[in-house]
Amino acid sequence: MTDTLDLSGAIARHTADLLADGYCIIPGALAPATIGALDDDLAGDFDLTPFGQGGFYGTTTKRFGRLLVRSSHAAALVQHRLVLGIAEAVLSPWCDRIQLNTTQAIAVHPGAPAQLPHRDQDMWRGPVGEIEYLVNVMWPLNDFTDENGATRVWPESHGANALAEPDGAPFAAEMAPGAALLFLGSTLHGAGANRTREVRRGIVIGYALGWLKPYENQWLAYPPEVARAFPPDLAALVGYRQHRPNLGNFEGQCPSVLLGGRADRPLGAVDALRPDQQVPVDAFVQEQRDAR
Ligand SMILES: O=C(O)CCC(=O)C(=O)O
Ligand SMILES: [Fe+2]
Repeated sequence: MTDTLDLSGAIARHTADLLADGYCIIPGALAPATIGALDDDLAGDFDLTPFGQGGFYGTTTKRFGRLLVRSSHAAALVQHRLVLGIAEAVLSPWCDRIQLNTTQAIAVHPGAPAQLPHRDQDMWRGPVGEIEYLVNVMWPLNDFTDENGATRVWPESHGANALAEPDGAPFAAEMAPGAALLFLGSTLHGAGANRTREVRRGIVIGYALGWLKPYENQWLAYPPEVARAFPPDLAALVGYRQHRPNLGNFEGQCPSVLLGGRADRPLGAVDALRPDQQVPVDAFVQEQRDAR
């Protein structure tokens, strides 16, 4: 059913909201049962993972990545068609293809203070206010409330406003499992304080411009032995795809050669250029042929 639905209207609507406000919330983006099954799969990992260290991650929160190997339900979030469509709409002005930047589970424990308000794009030291680098999606695993540390978001703190101090107040993104909070890499946000006795559990999934160094090392998180079992579009999203021109290549070819058993012999480099590069390259090659 979902596959036949035309999502273009919904993608355009949510993208407009995201670009206008710096965030948008999609209630009921997935069935709560899917999120419940994912939460169950991750329960053991939450138990075993030590608390973080350092003032940014926080010593009263737990975090771990590599969600695609921890639960078969994680792919439903990573490859959510509406979310992917929105991320592509926001980021495609600056790249050929988007890539998975991270999947991270975050548990904010009772007594946790608020996280430093920050912009996730500051992990890359590029121009501010000219480019969007990242779209992040926060999926609650249990109810997010103001009291238990729901992500705080500063509306309209994004884009060129990232150059100035925010003038407005944040709101707590209260949501039920199944909802998704999308925010831009330029939007000021942070986990709230947990003033309850329950653990706030959530998942952040980020999509970045395809030519950036991803926050989570995707090729180590999902080495070829693992990525070989992924559907091709998921393998491409985690990095087994060149970004034109020739970026992320393996032996001069698309790294997907590592998944198809074709990398066991010398390969030879093959151009993968953008059209604006291909045209002058072809013309120059032709010019030299003609001159001979
Ligand atoms: O846990 C949250 O609500 C937000 C976490 C966050 O923004 C981060 O770690 O970058
Ligand atoms: Fe963040």
